[in-house]
Amino acid sequence: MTTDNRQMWAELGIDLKKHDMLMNALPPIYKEIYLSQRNRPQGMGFFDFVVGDIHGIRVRELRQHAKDGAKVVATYCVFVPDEIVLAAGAIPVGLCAGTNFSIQAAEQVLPHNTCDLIKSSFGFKLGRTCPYIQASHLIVGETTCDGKKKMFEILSEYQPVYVMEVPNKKNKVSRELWLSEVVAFKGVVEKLTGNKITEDKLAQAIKLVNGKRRALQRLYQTRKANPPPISGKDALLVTQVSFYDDVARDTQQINALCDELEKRISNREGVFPPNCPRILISGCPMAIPNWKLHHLLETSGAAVVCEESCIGTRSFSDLVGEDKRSMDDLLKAIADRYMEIHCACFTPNTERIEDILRLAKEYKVDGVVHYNLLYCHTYANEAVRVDKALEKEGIPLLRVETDYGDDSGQLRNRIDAFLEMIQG
Ligand code: BJ8
Repeated sequence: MTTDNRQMWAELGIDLKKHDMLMNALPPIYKEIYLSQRNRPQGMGFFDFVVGDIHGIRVRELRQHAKDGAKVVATYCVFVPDEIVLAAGAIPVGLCAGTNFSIQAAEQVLPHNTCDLIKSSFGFKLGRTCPYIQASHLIVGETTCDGKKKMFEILSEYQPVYVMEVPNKKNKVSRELWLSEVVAFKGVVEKLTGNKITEDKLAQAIKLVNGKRRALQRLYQTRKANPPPISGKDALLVTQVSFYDDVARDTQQINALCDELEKRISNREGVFPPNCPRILISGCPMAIPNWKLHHLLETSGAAVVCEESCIGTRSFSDLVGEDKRSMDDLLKAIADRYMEIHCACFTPNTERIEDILRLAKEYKVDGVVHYNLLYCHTYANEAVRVDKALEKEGIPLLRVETDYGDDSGQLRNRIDAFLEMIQG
């Protein structure tokens, strides 16, 4: 913790006392969960470094961009098109929070029976403990779930918020609505930045963000190997960091990591014993530093090989078409790609069930763990259909409903029983 960082946090209006508590709590947790792993790829060094200075270097970069006249746009959901933000010379940064540190503050305002992801991120604003929120000029929300939708109304009393309307269906009318939202968002970002988004800039931004998605696709491809060359925990961290790091640098680092992982695969080198139980996690996103489920599974003898999640395949599986030239076509390509995110906010959402079945086969998993944040009703209800579909295919499922609290003992018992059952 340098004096420079403290000065920067103070300038951002951070509550330094509370923030110190958070910064002191993270290193021992990280050491226990991450640094204790054996045979980690060397390429994880970059991601360790990023987390080690989580509120330092990147925030400093954002501040420098702001001093140079650029805007910082904070987001809560993979529906907000980063391409548009980048094309206007602004910087997108993912805000969701995965710790119960900020929940007490949030519960002074929000109802207790709100999911922890919402409470955690809102609590960071209320408690002034997140420099990313403090450094942002605009927060972009969306109407994906009722909890977030209503939280954004309250959040707008603290900081400028703009909300995109994400439709609930995938029909023609909904697609038109979503396209109009994407077009309107372009106008909002142009107004914020004072920069006109040109066709060239938008095409460049599309290529840039697609590059990161391709790198993440490559990373996930390596996890299909038996034994997997990287732990699920490490892969989770890579996707979590990809939400707030510089896009070009992050892409380069993921690709460097993949070079190493592909060599490991040729040498049949893995981080787990061959043929250990392979698990697909599906469900709610896991914002940094929410590593609980992966840690429990992987310290109980399983390997997490894929996440059907917005902190996994949903964030990178589809690319925006790169062959478009006119502004209308470019915006349409963006809108079309984002409508392929199969969030449980849609009804019906059969495509997500199909994805889970396909991923279970592609990654040769022995079982699926459905991860549900407590009070997230869309995913909890959709789990009923997921359950039926997996049962029909004979794929074992463990449904986990949890929050950011410490229920590790109880979860470990259920996980152990599940792993015993699938190894039968
Ligand atoms: S596209 S999953 S990132 S909305 S867990 S806050 S849904 S009550 S996060 Fe999400 Fe976008 Fe969908 Fe993905 Fe609400 Fe559920 Fe909480 Fe959630």
